[in-house]
Amino acid sequence: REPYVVSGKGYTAVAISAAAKAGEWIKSRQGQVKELGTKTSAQDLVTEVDKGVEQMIRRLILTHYSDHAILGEEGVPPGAAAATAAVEEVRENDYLWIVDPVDGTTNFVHGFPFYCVSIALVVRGELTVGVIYDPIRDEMFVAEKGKGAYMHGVPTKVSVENEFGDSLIAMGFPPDREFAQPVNMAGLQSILPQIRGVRAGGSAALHLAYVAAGRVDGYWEVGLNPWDCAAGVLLILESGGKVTDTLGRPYDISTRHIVASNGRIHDYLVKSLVDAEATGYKL
Ligand code: 2AM
Ligand code: CA
Ligand code: CA
Ligand code: CA
Repeated sequence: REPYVVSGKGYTAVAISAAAKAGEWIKSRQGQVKELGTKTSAQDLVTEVDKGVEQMIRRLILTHYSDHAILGEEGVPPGAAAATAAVEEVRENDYLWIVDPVDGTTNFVHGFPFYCVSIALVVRGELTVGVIYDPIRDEMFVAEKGKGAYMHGVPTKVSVENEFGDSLIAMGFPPDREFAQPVNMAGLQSILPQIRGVRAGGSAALHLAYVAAGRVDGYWEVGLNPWDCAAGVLLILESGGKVTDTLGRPYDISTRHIVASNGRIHDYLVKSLVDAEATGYKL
């Protein structure tokens, strides 16, 4: 299927082409990973595919825009402090690409077909392009600031659900057992009894794309990094949804504790996390 280039602008075309090539590569390697490495813990996996795909995306971007900065997950030392420092460093650049070569590495390794490539472009601090590609379903989600969000030519729209009780909500558990898992567990305990169901698919970026496409009504997760969120956030905003931190403050690139929704059920999610002290912030 042909992807859809919203405005025909160069940046978006480059992001789409990089995501498509990366996705093909990843899909061709599913079930064939030989060397499995770990990062912050035994649960935090990395493969030669993550590294190789990120290198390929970097080269492709730099071929077109040699003076742009690139923040990629595999180019940053593991750990939240390093990620925060890297964000600060590249913030100074007018053109910043944010790349997650494989979002959902654990799924990729296990052969659970739910993972994606995520590529965003931030221009002078403003999220400008967001592309998420799911190679398994051949779904290319594309957003451009002010121009809308599309999947293969069809505009994506968040759901119109306004009953929290009838909502389907996605969430996730990053591998951090000290911090993220207990907080997300507390959030789950607060939210699950109030809604129709929870899905935790293991790819933050793909869950954000699903909020944009109205396939889930909302999503939250504590302990993420900019490469998990940047592209998906623009997709949601351009699809009529809302993205904040877990306290309800507007998203920015340094936000690690995310609430995303169709807008209508947003306050229920934030309130549930605040009431359960499951925001990830020490209040
Ligand atoms: P990844 O597959 O790119 O590593 C699952 O809840 C989400 O957590 C995935 O999007 C996953 O991205 C992300 N994740 C994995 N390791 C992480 C870590 N050490 N810190 C924060 N998020 C992580
Ligand atoms: Ca990872
Ligand atoms: Ca990720
Ligand atoms: Ca990744």
